[in-house]
Amino acid sequence: MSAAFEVNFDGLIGPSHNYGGLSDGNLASSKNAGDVSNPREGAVQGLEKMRLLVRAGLVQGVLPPLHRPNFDLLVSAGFKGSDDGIIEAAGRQAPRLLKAAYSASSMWTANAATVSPSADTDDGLLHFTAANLSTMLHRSLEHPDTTATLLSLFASDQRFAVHGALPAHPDFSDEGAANHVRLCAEHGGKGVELFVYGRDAGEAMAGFPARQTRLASESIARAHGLDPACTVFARQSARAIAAGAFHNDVVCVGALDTLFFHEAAFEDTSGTINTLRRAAAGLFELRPVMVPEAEVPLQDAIRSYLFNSQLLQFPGEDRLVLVAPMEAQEVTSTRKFCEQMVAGNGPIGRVEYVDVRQSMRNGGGPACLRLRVVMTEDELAECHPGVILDEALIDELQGAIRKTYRDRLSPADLADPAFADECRLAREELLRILGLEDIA
Ligand code: SUG
Repeated sequence: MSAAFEVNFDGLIGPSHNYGGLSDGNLASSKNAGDVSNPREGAVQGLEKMRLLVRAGLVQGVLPPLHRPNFDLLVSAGFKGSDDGIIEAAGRQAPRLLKAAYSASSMWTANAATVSPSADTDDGLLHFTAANLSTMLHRSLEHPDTTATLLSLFASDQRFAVHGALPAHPDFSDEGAANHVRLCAEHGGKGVELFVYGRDAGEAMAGFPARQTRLASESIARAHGLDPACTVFARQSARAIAAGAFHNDVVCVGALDTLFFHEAAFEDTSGTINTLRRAAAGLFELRPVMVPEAEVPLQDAIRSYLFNSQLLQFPGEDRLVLVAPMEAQEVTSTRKFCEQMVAGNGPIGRVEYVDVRQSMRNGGGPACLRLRVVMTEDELAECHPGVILDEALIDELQGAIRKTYRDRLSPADLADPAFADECRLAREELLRILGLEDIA
């Protein structure tokens, strides 16, 4: 077994971060629709979260924002002429479409792809499948550019396999790593991969959309060459989706041998845990940490985003650290649960609260903002080095953001053609700093 470690690739919040109200079933997105956003503050907050992990001695990567506005979408909708003319016309005739074209949603890299480390795959390659994100229009635009970014960062076909997104049909709805958890004894050892889906292909939908199908999850597991004995498919509870858990990572997070989840996360909670235990037999002993409804009502779990936390092994600490949103400290039931949990002798020994409020107001907590990639030293050596952060690089990115991003952005500002140029220039500066000019 080669030693491996988890690299978190966070999405850098883009200059067009705004509250578009585009995501049905995502309560924060609906609640804050139309509010003024603060792109500069948001991007700085995200980088401060990355700095926390760098300071802890973890390897931290970053993925640049995608090019926005997405003119292809506007042209597909029949707008033509100069860039300025397209934006002006879309601002007048189709403001919601313009918001979709401008969405900075690629910041939530937990939805960029599903990742299977080389220890789990039959060909020994590290596999990525870009998520089609086909449920939401604004998110469905991401995958071609996400695939291109992944191919550029993970270029070696001796080490990596980057798969394009599944077909853009509701039967294949896929939201990437937000509905996927890898459990293991050590990162470099063989793991158990848990895929959580909200509906079957072809199943009728009512209420908030279930964004992941079982068919999509199974297709990815096949493409990645996973061992069926170590792959588990579990259904997310309809109650969780109806309450606003539009991805499994709103009610569940796992790392190493630990699964931290709400009692209502799965349709069949005890069945899921038993199946995971069987899949892990001989590899590791699963440590489930279930949060009971009686202590944290589902509604509190969702509004605090307690489970949308990063669960990390910090060097030098013997228990796991939960990097949670500040909102989980502000909600009484979740704060109390955390206090009791760390005072006990379970696998989670500490909670570190972080401020990612700008992203949270669109339904994206600390866990949404990162894509976990378990890598060996050799694999890391093949990854584009410009995106691996140290504090000096974080400072440089923050300097560029302070110079090029707006402090305030209202949805109406998107109709100003000059803003498109600002976004382009800001992104070009970030790509230059990261040595990624080739994906401009
Ligand atoms: O897909 N919000 C994102 C939040 C994604 C969170 N990711 C995870 N849970 N992993 C979404 O709903 C809101 C955009 C807007 O309304 O402008 C948005 O897309």
